[in-house]
Amino acid sequence: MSEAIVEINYDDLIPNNIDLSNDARLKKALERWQPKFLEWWKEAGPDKTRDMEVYLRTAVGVDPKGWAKFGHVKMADYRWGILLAPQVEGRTIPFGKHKGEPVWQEVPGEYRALLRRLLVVQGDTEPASVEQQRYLSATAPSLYDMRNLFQVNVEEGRHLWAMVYLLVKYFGRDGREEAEGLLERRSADTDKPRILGAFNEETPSWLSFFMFTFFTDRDGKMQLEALAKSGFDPLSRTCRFMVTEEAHHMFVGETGVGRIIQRTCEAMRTASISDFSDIESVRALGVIDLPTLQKKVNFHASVTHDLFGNELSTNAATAFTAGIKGRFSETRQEDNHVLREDVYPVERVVDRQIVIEQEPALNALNSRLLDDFIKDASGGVKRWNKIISKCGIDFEINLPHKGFNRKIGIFSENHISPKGEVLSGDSWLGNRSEYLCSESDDTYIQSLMKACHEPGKYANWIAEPRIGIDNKPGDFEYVKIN
Ligand code: BYC
Repeated sequence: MSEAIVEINYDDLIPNNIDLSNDARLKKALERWQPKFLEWWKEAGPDKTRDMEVYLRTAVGVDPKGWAKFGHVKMADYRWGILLAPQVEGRTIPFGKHKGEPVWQEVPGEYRALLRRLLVVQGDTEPASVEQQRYLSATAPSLYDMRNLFQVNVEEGRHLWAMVYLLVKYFGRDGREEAEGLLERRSADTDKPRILGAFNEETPSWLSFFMFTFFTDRDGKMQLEALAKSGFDPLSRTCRFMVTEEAHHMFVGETGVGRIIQRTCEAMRTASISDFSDIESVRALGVIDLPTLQKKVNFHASVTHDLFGNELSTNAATAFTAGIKGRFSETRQEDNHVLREDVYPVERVVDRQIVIEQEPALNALNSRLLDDFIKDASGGVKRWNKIISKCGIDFEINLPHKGFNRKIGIFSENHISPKGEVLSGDSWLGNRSEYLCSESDDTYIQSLMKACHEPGKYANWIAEPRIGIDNKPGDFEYVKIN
């Protein structure tokens, strides 16, 4: 049983389904934050887009059957709202030492610092990704892709609002200060960088953007699913709705890379090139060769693996036992959801060999979430490989070993090849340009990034999508550039 579904009123200054008009203190605090957010969006959000009219999906409710409407919206007029999934009556804490107790509607004092930290880390990633993608519209390979970029951007903006709502409503003055901090840090800023590594990397090309949405947004999905199981009910409801929106971001990533692969393979076939390693000939066709795509997979997968933190983490154990952050598929697990006696297999390097050791399952929760992530991502990679094999090209894209190129966690002291071999420092350096893009690879990719802004037209290096957004026809004007 759930409470009645409330439609969102876009006449309100802050559209919401949280009955904001009856919470004067919260309303005042959010209305103070709103102009600062809009200022941040102007300064760090999509560049030179204020007059563009974009065919966007806007959330109008939280009913899974029909929560969004599509229509052209002027970017400068976009409205960000606060949306929570409906409250589930009688919901109990699904895991940890409070398992079976009613969920909390207020923050339990003893878990305040822990929750605040998780909300800030989650909140920090959202504006960071918008900052990373600020300049991409200038080189969009089509209006369809440009529209998808903006859709992702505005929803990341909304996800920032989601975390700010929780901070401001439940954490008083500390929360208001954190909300300001979220607008003060900047991706890759030397003085005030974003909190997590991957969010300080550049997203210089559309290939990087698609890889980012495939891999890094998928970390978002895993982490949000884990938080959606939280015993702190407002966090659970917030994350449940965020996950609904997240699916489109992964669609953009998977189909974006898939369309690049398709175009490359078709161009190779037309030119009768079957040797994928003949990079010069493939690049002469103006498409992205498959070995370079593999290197980008290696980079984005490894940077995203770091986002799961240390494989063995007492922070993660504490958050689980407290009932604050669960596992990816917590409610589908057939164990006791307490994990005090359980073990989990964790890979690590011992005597220059990768071995599997059984570790206390509570300490290994980050490792487990990373494994779930890898499983989830491998489905998409399989679909990419089908595109290649259908074109008769003998090449396979592979996810790199989870120890490859790590800066955080159990493998960060070692050099691991994408295939999972333990290497010496020299051997790693000698092979680095086989594993990751060299400067000349990046220069080549960058040379392709030129705008293609005519309705129905696509840059040469990417195939058309199979279907339009909201079933629109091929020459639909997704963005009116004005
Ligand atoms: N870079 O015990 P540890 C998304 C810090 S993406 C820098 O290893 P823990 C999105 C860590 O913060 C999802 N620092 O790990 C995607 C801690 O510092 P403090 C984002 C790092 O705490 C695309 C210390 O190292 N959401 O939504 O168990 C577009 C020791 O930590 C890194 C979340 O991550 C790193 N890579 O887990 C838009 C969920 N890794 O606190 C959006 C919320 C670790 O001692 N966050 N550190 O100063 C969490 O659950 C946890 O904070 C982490 C780390 C999973 C990130």
